[in-house]
Amino acid sequence: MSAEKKIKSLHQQINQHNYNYYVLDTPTIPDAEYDRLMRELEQLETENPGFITPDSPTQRVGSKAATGFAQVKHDVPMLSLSNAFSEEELTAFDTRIKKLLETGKTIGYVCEPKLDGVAVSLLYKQGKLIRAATRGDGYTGEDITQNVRTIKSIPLVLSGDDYPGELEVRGEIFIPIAGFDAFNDKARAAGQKTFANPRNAASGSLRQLDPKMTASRPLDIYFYSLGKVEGDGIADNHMDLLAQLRGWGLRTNPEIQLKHGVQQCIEFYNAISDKRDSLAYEIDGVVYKVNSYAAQKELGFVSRAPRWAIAHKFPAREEMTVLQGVEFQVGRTGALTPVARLEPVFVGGVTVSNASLHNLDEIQRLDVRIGDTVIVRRAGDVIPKVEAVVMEKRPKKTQKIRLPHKCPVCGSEIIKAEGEVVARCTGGLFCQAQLKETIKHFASRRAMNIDGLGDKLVELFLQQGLVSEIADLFSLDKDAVANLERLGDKSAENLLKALEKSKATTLPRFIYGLGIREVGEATAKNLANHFADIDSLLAADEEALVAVNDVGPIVAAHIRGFFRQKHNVELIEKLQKLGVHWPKIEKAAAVEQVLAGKTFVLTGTLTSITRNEAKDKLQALGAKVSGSVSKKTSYAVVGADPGSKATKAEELGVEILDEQALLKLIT
Ligand code: JCF
Repeated sequence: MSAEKKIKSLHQQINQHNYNYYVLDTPTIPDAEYDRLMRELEQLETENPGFITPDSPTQRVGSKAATGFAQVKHDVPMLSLSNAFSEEELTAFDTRIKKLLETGKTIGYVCEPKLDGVAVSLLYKQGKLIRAATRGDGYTGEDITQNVRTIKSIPLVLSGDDYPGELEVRGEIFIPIAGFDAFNDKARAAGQKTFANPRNAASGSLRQLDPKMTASRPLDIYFYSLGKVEGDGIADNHMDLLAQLRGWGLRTNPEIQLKHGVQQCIEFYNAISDKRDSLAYEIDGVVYKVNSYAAQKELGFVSRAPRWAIAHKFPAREEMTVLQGVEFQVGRTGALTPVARLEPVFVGGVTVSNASLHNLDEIQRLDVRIGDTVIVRRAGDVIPKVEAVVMEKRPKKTQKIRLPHKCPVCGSEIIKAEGEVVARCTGGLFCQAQLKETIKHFASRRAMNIDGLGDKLVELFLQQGLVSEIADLFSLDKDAVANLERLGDKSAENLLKALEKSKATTLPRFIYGLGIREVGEATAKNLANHFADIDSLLAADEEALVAVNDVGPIVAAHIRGFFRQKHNVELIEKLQKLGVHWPKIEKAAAVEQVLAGKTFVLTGTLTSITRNEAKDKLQALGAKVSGSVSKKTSYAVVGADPGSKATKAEELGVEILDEQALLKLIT
């Protein structure tokens, strides 16, 4: 393709993506892909300056939006920021600044998290908010005054009396992640449109034609710069300006810090990067600004960005790649989980070639097929996930994803019960995959806690035929183990020691370790406390089982079903014969279930006990401990440095307990 044709094609593609993003608030490609298209166009235009046209997407910021809002002309253009994607690019920025300022001195930079929201301009005259506008294309935006007036943390009247007569302040409006999740949950339940991410949600919320709609969304703002100002009294550096803004009632990000030189900027970047997942809002990098306004003035602007600031971006968390195939993994209970095999892609800081597809319903919802280009998201330590299909890239020939009829591991029949989303292998412990997961679960930390017996080793034991059921673990021969490839004498000895040690266990751990469907730690504890010994549990019918706290008819049926199978009862006998034992539970000592029916969520660091200890104690008193906050949460226990769960709890009006209050409850 000729350069001219390529440039034209990029114009078209980028304009379409601008429209999807700015007008529809529904992007169809990841931000990283959009950035690449823009950079490719910029590169081509640099090489072929003759083909630069005034309507090129590189010649403007964002896009004009065609909605029912009046236009606002920005007296001082609202420019964007240049990007740095590496420490080298950041160092080059600092070097350039020193050269332009003709100084060898260390530069002071104001560092702040870069919010992923909507840039806005607010105009205060004589301290009163008289106009709010979006950035639009940087020169003309939309008048969203009525909507912005509904945001509670934005003052309609400034505090103090030392503000300039005319003050245009700029900042980023955003939706905290908890508010975004709550909004999408509600929209999904009502069958309404959900937003792809918090930024689109913020943008869509601000561009509602009915301000009442905007008022119902949990929007917030941080201010970070000035537009046009008339009157005196503005500070001569950015750090002091931010303090002034706070004095006038305009919120600024509490993470902002003044740093000196590139090295300190990088330390700030790393610290914020570590904190990223516990912040209440989405960020996509860090912004550095030269602190001195005299220096900023001297540096000036290039085309659409200031020379005195730069955005240091985090690696993208969403990328595009091709779905090459789908494999079905068999879990402990036989549940089949579809796993996406991907063309390897660098996302969220690592190379990813597998991603979760959850279940068949999810596959249907996404309408994803083999051969599709998909958006993969990897945030923090969580398992990468296929987020969406890039429909415009769907090839002519794609292959539908089908549930296999036979288990890919053992060949047994697969069944999917009517109305259930999960399909299961019917092979039971005959299926090596189910057996392996069952053994791993039995050995896991919160069950029998057999130190060192992990995935690799269990697989090896099964492969070599050293183990064909759980009980075999306790009759392993030391020499046979030591002879295994990758295992020496020492590790074999350690493993046998760990196995021996694990025999002294507790009844709740033992019951949990059996891996009965729907019997998690909390239920195992309730069962142990209720029946006090394993024989009573074995003898209990469904009526006796549903009398246990938290056990309903479904769980009771799973428990009965488990013990009806002779091999399970034999396994329990065998394990006891091999020396597995636990202290007797005194029926009288069974703790009163004073917290039955209450659900707790723990967030942040506790000082006098660990979170696991707190969880154990709460459960012993009959409480449920959940990983996420919802309307059903009775109490949120908030320790030091809490995450977004604390914010969400506050937003949902859940009662908050501090560590002292928790200790009172459980001791
Ligand atoms: O958080 C942001 N997205 C952000 C954008 C922060 C800033 O301090 C900015 C910005 C865009 C332009 N400052 C400028 C000058």
